[in-house]
Amino acid sequence: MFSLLYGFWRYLFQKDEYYILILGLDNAGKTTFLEQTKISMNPNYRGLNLMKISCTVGLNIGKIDNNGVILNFWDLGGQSELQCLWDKYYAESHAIIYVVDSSDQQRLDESKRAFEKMIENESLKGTPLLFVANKQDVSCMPITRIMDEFRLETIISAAQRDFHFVAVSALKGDGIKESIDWIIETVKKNSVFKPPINVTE
Ligand SMILES: Nc1nc2c(ncn2[C@@H]2O[C@H](COP(=O)(O)OP(=O)(O)O)[C@@H](O)[C@H]2O)c(=O)[nH]1
Ligand SMILES: [Mg+2]
Repeated sequence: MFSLLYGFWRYLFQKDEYYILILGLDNAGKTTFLEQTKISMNPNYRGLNLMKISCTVGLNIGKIDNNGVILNFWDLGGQSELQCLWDKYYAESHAIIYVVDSSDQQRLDESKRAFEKMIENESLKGTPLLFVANKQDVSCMPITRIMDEFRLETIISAAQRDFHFVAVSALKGDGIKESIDWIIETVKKNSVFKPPINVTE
């Protein structure tokens, strides 16, 4: 009887919590992506003025609750001197969102190097990856060019992980819902290999 009641109580109050890392160079649009996510998932969230987001030094966090699934986002600073902190978070993360500025041809190579270093890290083996080609609202590189430059098909097929590519305008909110729907579906699917943290609220 106790276990039946306990099971019912857990069903009502227990939530599954996942940790999601948002990575990419500084100025790629990571903090704007996170703010836009919070705005679109929390009807009561007032949010920052998207035009006034300043450079992230250290860590910016965000939390959304979607039907009992809690996503905790860690938006890490992307400056080269802060990239060495990224791997401290790899072991805890259930998915990675890598954001690239599709309009910044000059820094594409720099972004590619940061991406390759990240994706080759053993602690991220099998971790789902959402690749966000951001700033689609301005003149930008073709999606095929970005996929080729980052060698996405080769890297992904070799690594056996869930992968999704999404074209986004974090500023306008385009592609945000598709991104978050994919993250929720994928972390749930992968929960057998990487279980969520169970919390009661
Ligand atoms: N046009 C355009 N600008 C964007 C977009 N996302 C971010 N930005 C701008 O890019 C700059 C850097 O954004 P931020 O979110 O701080 O980047 P972060 O350093 O990766 O966190 C800011 O001026 C943003 O307004 C987008 O989708 N389109
Ligand atoms: Mg930032």
